Amino acid sequence: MTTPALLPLSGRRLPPLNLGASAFPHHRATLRLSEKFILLLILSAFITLCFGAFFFLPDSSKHKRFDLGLEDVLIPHVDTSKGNKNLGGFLIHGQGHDEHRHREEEERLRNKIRADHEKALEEAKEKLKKSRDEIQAEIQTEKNKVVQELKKKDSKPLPPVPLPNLIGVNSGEPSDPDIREKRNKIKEMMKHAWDNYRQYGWGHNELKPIARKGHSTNIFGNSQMGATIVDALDTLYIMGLHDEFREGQEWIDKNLDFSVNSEVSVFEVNIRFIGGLLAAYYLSGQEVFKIKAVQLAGKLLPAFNTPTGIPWAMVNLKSGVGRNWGWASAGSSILAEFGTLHMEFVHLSYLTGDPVYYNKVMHIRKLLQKMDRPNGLYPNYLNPRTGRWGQHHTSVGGLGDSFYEYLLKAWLMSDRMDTEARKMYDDAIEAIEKHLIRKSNGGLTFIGEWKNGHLERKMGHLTCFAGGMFALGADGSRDDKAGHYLQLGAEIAHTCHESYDRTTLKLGPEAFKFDGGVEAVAVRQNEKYYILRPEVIETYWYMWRFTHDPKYRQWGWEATQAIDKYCRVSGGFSGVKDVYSSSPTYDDVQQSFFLAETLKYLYLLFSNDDLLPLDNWVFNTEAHPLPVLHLANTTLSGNPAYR
Ligand code: DMJ
Repeated sequence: MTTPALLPLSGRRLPPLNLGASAFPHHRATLRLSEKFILLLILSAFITLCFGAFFFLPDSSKHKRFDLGLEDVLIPHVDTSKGNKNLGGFLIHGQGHDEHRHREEEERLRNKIRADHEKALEEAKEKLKKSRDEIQAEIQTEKNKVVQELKKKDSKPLPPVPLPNLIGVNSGEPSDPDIREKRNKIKEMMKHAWDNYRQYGWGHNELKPIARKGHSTNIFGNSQMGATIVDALDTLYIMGLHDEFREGQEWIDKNLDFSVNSEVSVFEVNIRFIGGLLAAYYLSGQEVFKIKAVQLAGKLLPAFNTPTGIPWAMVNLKSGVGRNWGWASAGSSILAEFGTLHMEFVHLSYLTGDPVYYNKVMHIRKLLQKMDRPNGLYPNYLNPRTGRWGQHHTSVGGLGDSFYEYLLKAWLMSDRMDTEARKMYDDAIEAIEKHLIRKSNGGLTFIGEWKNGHLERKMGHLTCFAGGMFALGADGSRDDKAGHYLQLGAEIAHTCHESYDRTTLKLGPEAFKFDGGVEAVAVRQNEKYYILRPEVIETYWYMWRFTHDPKYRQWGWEATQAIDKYCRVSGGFSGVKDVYSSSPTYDDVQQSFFLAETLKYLYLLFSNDDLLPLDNWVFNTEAHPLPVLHLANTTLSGNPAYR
């Protein structure tokens, strides 16, 4: 092994250290900068010690200087006369003192320095003998210690805030045995989905129920963030699956780490992770969920560093670098993504007392309010650099949907104080009704999509959530049109039920048309799939809560049976590729929203209304219930933690 040369630390780049080919047979022994730095430190310590030892050598001239130099200096008095090291007093070293004791003391010090010096030499030699892997492992251990310290710092308790009125968390047991049985069946389906994920996909984002292994998509980045665990927690809780809930909590506590070099979707992480964690916190009162939600939110904030404050669609959790989807029109951000942050961000400000989250979403709202809207409609694309709309495409389904939902829910969540949000919602749905909602020849009400001045007579499965939204917004609607909106909700529910009923599997396609004699049926092959989505069942549940019309439970039960029959496999639940085929093929994905939303809405549909009552809870777009905040106004001034 050759001894590395010590180079001056003059700002020049250090050449690679050559530790000899025998130590690293497969490659040139080039060490990384951090390793070099450690070796340099050891060597500098060694040189310093040599220098120190030289300084204390028993050379008479130096000795004289030492004596002289210290004559008037105060040094601690070490009293060893009674075997007792008294460091408390001070001694004036010089004239009139015991020469002998002084020499002994010097000798003792020299011996100590020699011993230290030899020890350091040995340690340095040992270090140099170590392999690259050992050195790397030591560096890693040091790094881990630092990370642990940082984590401890991050886990500091947040300021206490009064918990909102959390009622209806553990109730809802139906007295009717038939309804109870149906509810139990849904709970059993949840257990089947969870147990298989637990067995084959634990810690991964989702499950491949046929291949029986983990699954992930780019929305979650490239790391295993346990999306299914976080998304499923509140469903487990309300179903009384407490052992499973605790398993999830333990995994989150020990493993959910956001310091990863991973580029994630800001929207998806917000609705599934932050929403899921916040709901789990409110339901269970376990601090860990709140802390994790706040840590994660901090990682999303850099996404807002754009010229307009409209966030990027994606952000790297480690570097904070953001960007937009390559497919989005003119480098735009997506309305349904940057417009679906409000509920979670207001709760984050409430719980932390830090207005930063609230300010971010209010800034987005103010910016949108100032913009011209073609026909009063919000286009789905907005460029975060220029602040201009991209392509004029408006949809209440994909790309637009939950923006409208969050306007309404911002108002509900503020205990109806946020009237600005309500007004924006009312304006938006008036324009939607005028330009996008039509009746088909067969009398089915549908919501089409507006593309560059033209109405496309096609409705997505995603759009079916709007039936529930219209019903939820009926009370408090402009000009007291509650009856009208409840009716509109019922019509959308009916149309969406038809889209299920007209298939072979009794499961709804991804998109269906109302054109050329086609009514509520998918035409293109790539629109015939069902991926365990919740929106139709979500609408049934809202309609049930507001009307108690038994047909909604009936339709919900049809969907439950179809899912159990066609999507259930021994390794969990899978989406199907063609709902019109009697021998469907599976897509082999158990989506996390199946546990978060589809099964939760079904369970609620067969529960009493006192489970998560809508006067006290508002569901985020991933079906995570957040409590109504009885704040004096939307500036959060009613919050004692607000600074
Ligand atoms: C869910 O992640 C959310 O409901 C979102 O708003 C859109 N769709 C999926 C499920 O279909």
